[in-house]
Amino acid sequence: MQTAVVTLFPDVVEAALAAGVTGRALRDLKLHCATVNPRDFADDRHNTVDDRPFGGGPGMVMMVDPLKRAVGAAKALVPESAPVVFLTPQGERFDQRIAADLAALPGFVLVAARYEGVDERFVATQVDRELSIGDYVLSGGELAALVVLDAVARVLPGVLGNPESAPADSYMDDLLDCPHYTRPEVVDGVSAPSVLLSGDHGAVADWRRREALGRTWQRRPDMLLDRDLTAADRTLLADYIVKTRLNTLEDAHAPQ
Ligand code: 4F9
Repeated sequence: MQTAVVTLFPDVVEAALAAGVTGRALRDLKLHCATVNPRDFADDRHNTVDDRPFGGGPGMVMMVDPLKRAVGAAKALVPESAPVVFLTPQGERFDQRIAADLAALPGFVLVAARYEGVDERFVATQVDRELSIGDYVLSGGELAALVVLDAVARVLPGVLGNPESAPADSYMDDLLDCPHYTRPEVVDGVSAPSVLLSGDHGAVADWRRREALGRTWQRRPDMLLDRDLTAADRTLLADYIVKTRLNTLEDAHAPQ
């Protein structure tokens, strides 16, 4: 996977990528990420990349030309077909499906902007796709670009024990995670669920699936809409719901 990030803060992007899973993916050559700084493509002696907005108002706008030249340089470092992706709150919401789609490409260019925004003519002519990581405003696109790169790196073949071929998709992919426990068995009087210590692998798998389904139903019911659960999943979720109702009843009748 050949990627490039266009950013005024290449050191920040490189330092963040060097840690953890992305760092290992880079060292193992499963992922490559170049950085290109638009400031290196400015054409005045101050290396100016921004200017005052037409129509007035606060803040500055990134100029087309340095950005356009930086994207041109970035495109030369990635495969021909690599799309240019701009990180912006105005973009399509990034999710695991988009991470998997990007991971299946030979590469892509991410553009992280600073200031109040970029000249719209840059977006119109140079950008293939706009992505948002959520409804909040950041000080720049770098953290959003790093979120995208991290999520993509995690699903690349050969990273985190993913199979070298065939799409990376796991059994629990479209559900919230089940709870996790480790030693000691009892913490402040609270025991880990006994099934996890039973050695019964089938019972453990059922418990995890029931918890994943139940937590998704409780916390993110939207993730279960328009989705056909298997008969086995429906039974597990029904068990979870009954258990939850019984707990609620017990709580309601517990002495104060
Ligand atoms: C980009 C916010 C993507 C959310 C870029 C300021 C951004 C962002 N998702 N905020 N620059």
